[in-house]
Order: sequence, then structure tokens, then C-alpha cells
Amino acid sequence: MPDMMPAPANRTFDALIIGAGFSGLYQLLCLRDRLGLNVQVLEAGDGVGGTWYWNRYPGARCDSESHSYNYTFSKELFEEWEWSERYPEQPEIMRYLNHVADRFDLKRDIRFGTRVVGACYDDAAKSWEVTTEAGETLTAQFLITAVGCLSTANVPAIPGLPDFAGRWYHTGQWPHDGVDFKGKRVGLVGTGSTGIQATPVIAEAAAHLTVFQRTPNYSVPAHNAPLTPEFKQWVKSNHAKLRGIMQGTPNGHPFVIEDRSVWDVTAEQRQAIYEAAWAKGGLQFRAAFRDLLIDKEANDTAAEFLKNKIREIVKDPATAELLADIDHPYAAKRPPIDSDYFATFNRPNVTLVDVRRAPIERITPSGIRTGKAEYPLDIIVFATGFDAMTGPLLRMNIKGRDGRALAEAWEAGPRNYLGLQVAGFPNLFTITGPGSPSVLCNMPVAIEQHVEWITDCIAHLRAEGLARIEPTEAAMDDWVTQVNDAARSTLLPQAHHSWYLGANVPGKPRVFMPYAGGMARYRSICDEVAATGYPGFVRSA
Ligand code: N01
Repeated sequence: MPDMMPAPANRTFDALIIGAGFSGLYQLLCLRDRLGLNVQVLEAGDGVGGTWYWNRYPGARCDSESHSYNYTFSKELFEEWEWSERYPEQPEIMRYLNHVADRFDLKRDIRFGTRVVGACYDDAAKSWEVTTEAGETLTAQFLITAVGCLSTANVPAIPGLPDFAGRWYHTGQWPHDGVDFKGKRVGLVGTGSTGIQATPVIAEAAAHLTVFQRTPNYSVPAHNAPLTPEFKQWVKSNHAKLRGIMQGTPNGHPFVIEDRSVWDVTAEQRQAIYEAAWAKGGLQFRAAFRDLLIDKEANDTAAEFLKNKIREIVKDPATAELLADIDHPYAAKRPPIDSDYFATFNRPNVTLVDVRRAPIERITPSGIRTGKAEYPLDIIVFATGFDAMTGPLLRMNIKGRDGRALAEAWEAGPRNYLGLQVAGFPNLFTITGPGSPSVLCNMPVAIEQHVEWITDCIAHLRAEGLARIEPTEAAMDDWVTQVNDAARSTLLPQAHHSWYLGANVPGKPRVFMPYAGGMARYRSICDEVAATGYPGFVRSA
């Protein structure tokens, strides 16, 4: 072969992994370095990071505490990395994931700038054929999606958007060179976790910020601060202990839920407990009592406390009432945490607009028009969330045996076994898929469990001389029932507009998607399945 000819690119692999975020990086490491498989990661972005690669909006910061927002599989990795603040900011998370990718030499097996647009199972060849946007076809025995749960931006179809004369952005597709708000009139649509993080930061920079609120939301202060040297040292010395706590709790966080009912204490004691939890801040507020998410009247006590905090903080009574007019139980939607969100409405350059009573009618060339008024704007920021959990999977046009589309199999909502596999789609594994705890858990904990289970499953197949695994229809039916039952035993489905239910995307089936039975319970179910010879799955040569 002449010297100038490039070597032909390898197109056949043991496993293809889609996505190079937390999930894809660890899955690559496990399959390549532990099982010795020939693996390739396909990543649409030009770098590692997954959801964090795209979500670089102002104020983007993780709501999990930094010492729990990392991998725990390697004690050395855990001990050598130091976070700087209580909650890691997006750029620091990117530095961490790049550090992991470099430390384990992962980038050489990742194809960046490669978006997957199709995946089709070839029954005769017993392999997956994956097509990229550039038209390339790659094949592999195993296909593993590591595409995240919140990676398909939901830009609302508001009439007139193409005619807007200013600039508009979705927080989940933020420009890498940032946005200059100086001197600009900015409109922010959406008051979920993202909008609540972005509001104070944009308000600092913009001439004027108008927040368009459809559903008011609770929020607890994050109390972010630099970590002390003592705390950093404590974290380093407690790898096993922290890993144990995170793996043993329902939500994967490094704190335990208090084993007391709201009704075990007097009203005065309860108030003091809530005050202490407010002073501590963060997602831990949810853990003040064990019955906050299962007993509506218990939840009402927390809800009332949090609404009163809004009324205390926000000086204008009408604005305070609009913010506190919350219609769902506390934490039935993913509870935001914030840095001065409510206080931001005391600034003279911030206006709150209620678009529940007077909805947005259209975007005009010069701004946003609601049923009541028109708001002139230079920039619109859509913090309008994602086509969560199923969106990133369905947009890849996955087809299983006999060309059956995943979109067809999931027409009435996602159906799978353990959130991991779908009948008719052999050797396809979905990391943190719908039907698994995923978004109800601190994500790295959920991810490590899934990646390790998949790795053990593939190792088992190889050891037994087997080539294929997929679940039975009966196992899927049973699992869907368990997922529904778990949700129904909580208050979570009571937030009827929640993305957990797919309610934020018009036309999406209303199905409670994540498994709400808790991460620890889920882990033991998965372990039991693996230990007892994979009941509910069909394995074949
Ligand atoms: O999205 P959301 P998000 N007109 O769907 C509103 C994670 N996260 O990006 O509720 C007007 O929660 C919508 O209103 P409504 C976290 O899991 C994590 O904020 O549908 N408004 C809502 O207010 C979180 O839960 C971190 O009535 C419209 C908002 O937009 C998840 O991401 C940080 C509208 C969307 O809220 C999603 O959060 C940030 C319309 N047409 C986020 N369409 C971390 O800490 C939608 N809205 C890791």
C-alpha cells in the first residue's frame, strides 16, 4: 500500500456505545479495559461531557453536591480529584470528565462530531448496523445507548418564532462562546431547575429581564460556597463510607432520609426542623421527614413552609403571590435549588409575567405577546426543558428485529424490562433508560450501577458461549406494572404537568417514566436477576 493511503477505518466492533457523557465514558472503560472488547463510542459533540457539553447556560451548576457527583468505582480517582465548591459548576464538571477521559486514555476510542441517525438490528448477521449523519455504517454485536435523559431540547412551537428579529437560545443548546446580555432586554421562558438557576445570573448582566412563568415552583437555597480544606480532606478519607451511603439510599445522595414522620413531632418542632433544613439548603430539604413524598397532608406542611419563605423574601406582595401560587406537592416535580432566585424579583430590572392565566400567544418580530400585553425583547432564552428520557432514544430511529421501530414499540409509552432492554431489540442496552431510577437518583450512582450490570451481563454471555440477550414480553409487562405501582405509591404523579410524565411535550404519551421504588431497591432487583440466571430474559447462542 502506498505510504499516503490512510488505513481503512475499522467499521466492525464488539460493542458500539452512543454518547460520551458520564455513562458512555464508564461503559467504554468497562468493556474495553475489563472485558477486552473492541469498542467504539460515537459522540455528536466535539468533546466529552454529554448533557454537560451542551448545557452551558448562565448559572449551570449541578444540584447534587460535588463530592457525590463523581464516579466512585476507583478509589484512586475519587481521592485525587478535588472539587472547589459545594455544587460543581458546568466548566468544572467538564474539567472532571476530561480528566477521567485522559486518565483512562478513553478519547482514542471515541469518534467525536459523529451523530447517530439510525440503528437497525440485522437478525441474520446477529448484529446492529448503526448509521451516522455523515452516512457511515458501523456494525457491532452489542449496542449501548448512553445518551442521557435530558438531552433532547424542547423548544415550544410558539407561532412567530422564525420572525423574531432578536436572538433566541435554548438553554440545552447554549452557544460555546457565550451570550452577551449587556444592555439587552431579555425574556426568559420557563421556571424549572434551569430557569431558576439562570434567572439571577442573567438579571445581573442584562438591562432588563422578564421572566415568563407558567407553573410556579418551589425552590430551596443551595447555599453554594467554596469547600474548606477540612471538608476536602474528610471526603478523601471517606471514599468507602460515602459510596456505601449513596448506594444504600433511595436517591443516591450522600445523606440519609430522616426516619421520622411529619406527625411524630409538634408543629413548633416541625417548624424548627424545616428552618434548620432551609439553613442547610439543597436537595437535602426533602430528607427532613420520611413521609414527605407519600403523604399529601405531610407534604402540605413543607409546601406551606416554602411558600411562606417566598412571601418573606419577595417584597412586592403581588409578585410574591404569583411566585407562591404553586399547585403541586413539594418535590412532586424535580425540586429546584437556587442562589438568590426569589430575591432576584426584588431587583428593579426584573419583571415576572404570569403566562398561566394569560398564555403566550405569539412571538412577534420585536418580542413576546401574551393574552394581556406585548413585551419588547432583544433576546429570548427558552429554559423550557427537554423531551425527557424517551426523546433521546426515539430520535435515533432505532429498529429492532423485522425492522420494527422503537417508536412503534413505545407508541403508548416506554415498555422495557428493568429500564435496560426491550423485547425485539436483542443486545440493545439503554443506560438510565425509562423504567429505571435514573433522574430520581443522583445520576452518577444510577449510571455506575447500570454500566456495571451491563458489563457483567455481557461477560456472562461470553463466558457461557452465548451471543444474544433480550427480555420476554411477559417480563416487560410485569416491569411496567411495577414501575406504575411504584409511582402510584408516591405523590409524584400528582404533578400533572411534570416532565416525569411526559406532560411538557405536546402529544407525548402520559406515562410516569422513571422507576420510583428507589435506587437501593432497584439495585437489589437487578442483582437478584443476574444472580439467578437472568429470569425474564431469553439468552441464545
Ligand atoms: O426544564 P423543566 P428544566 N410556555 O421541564 C416551562 C435537570 N436539571 O430545563 O411546568 C411557557 O423542568 C415549563 O412550564 P410547565 C433537572 O432534573 C438539572 O428547567 O410545563 N412555559 C417549566 O416551567 C430538571 O428537572 C440540573 O407549565 C413553558 C419550564 O419551561 C430537568 O433538568 C440543572 C412552555 C421547563 O422546566 C429539566 O429542567 C438544571 C411554554 N410553551 C436542570 N414550555 C442539575 O442540577 C415549557 N415551559 C444537574
